[in-house]
Amino acid sequence: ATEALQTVRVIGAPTDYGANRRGVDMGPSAIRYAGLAAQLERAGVAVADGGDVPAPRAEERDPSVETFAAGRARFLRETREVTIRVADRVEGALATADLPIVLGGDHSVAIGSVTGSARDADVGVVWFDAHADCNTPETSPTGNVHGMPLAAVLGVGAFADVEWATADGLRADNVAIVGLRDVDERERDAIEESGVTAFTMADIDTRGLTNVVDDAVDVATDGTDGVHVSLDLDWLDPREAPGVGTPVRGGVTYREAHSALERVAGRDCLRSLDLVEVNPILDERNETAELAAELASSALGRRIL
Ligand code: HAR
Ligand code: MN
Ligand code: MN
Ligand code: MN
Repeated sequence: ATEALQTVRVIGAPTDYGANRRGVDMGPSAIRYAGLAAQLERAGVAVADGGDVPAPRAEERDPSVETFAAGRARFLRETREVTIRVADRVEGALATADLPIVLGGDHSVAIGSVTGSARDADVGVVWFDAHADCNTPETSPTGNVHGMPLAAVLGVGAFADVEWATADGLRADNVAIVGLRDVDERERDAIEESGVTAFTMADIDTRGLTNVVDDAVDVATDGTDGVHVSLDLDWLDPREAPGVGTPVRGGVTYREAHSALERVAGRDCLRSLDLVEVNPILDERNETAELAAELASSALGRRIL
C-alpha cells in the first residue's frame, strides 16, 4: 500500500496591527504568489490552502491603546480577534492530522498559531528571529504587539491575566530563540525572567549554526509532542531578505537559513510553522517572499538526493 501524503494546511493571517510600518498585511499574498504551494509540493507534501482569516484593516479601527495597569499594547482588541481565528484554524488542521503553516502578517499572529498548536498537546517552540519578541505591555518601547508574542504565549507580565494569549501546553523550558541581535534594554529582564533559552548571533558565530540549531531543537523536543517553528524573515541578513518590517544587519545567510530548517526537518518533530514579517512594499522583486516559500520547503523535508 502507498503511504498517504502529509497534507500541509495554509492559513493566511494578513495583519499589521503589531507593527509601525504598513505593508506586512500583504505578506500572505506575496508568499503565495512566490510559489509556496509548488515549493511545498517539492517537499513531497499535499497542499490545502484554506485562504485567509478575516482581519479588519488597521485604518478601519482605532489603534486604541489597551489599558493595562502598567504599559500599553496597540490594537490588542484586533489582535485578539485574529489570534482566536488563527488558533481555531491551527487546532482544526492538527485535528485532521494536517500540518498548519500560518502566513503573516506581523509576528503577533504567532500568538494564534502557538496557542492553537498547544491546545491539545505539549509543544516546544523554536523562534528564529533577530528580535526576542519578549516585551510585555510594561516593557515595550513601542506598544507594538509584534515585539511581544513570546511573552504573551508564556503569560509573562501583564499577559498573565490575558487568557486568550496564553498557550496551555507550552513551558518556557521548551522555548528556544535563535539569532538574536536586537534586544531592548528592559526586554533582557523579561527574557531572564521567562526562563526561555536564547541564542544570539554571537553564539552562531562561535559554535556554528548547526550546533546551535541542534541545541534549540533539543530544548523544544524535550518531553514535548512536537515543535512549533516560528520563522520571522528578519532572522536572515537584510541582504538576503530586504522585504521585512524591521531589518537588522548581521543576520544569517541564505545557506545558513536553509541549513537550519533542514536540521529541523531531519529531527522529524515539526508540528506547525509560521512565516511572518514579510513586507512586500519594501521587498525587491518579491525575493523575500520567495525565500519564505523555499524555507518552508526545507522545513518540510525537501530532499536534495
Ligand atoms: N523590540 C522592538 C519592539 O518591541 C522591535 C519589535 C520587533 N520587530 C519584529 N519582531 N519584527 O521580531 O517594538
Ligand atoms: Mn519577530
Ligand atoms: Mn524580528
Ligand atoms: Mn486556556
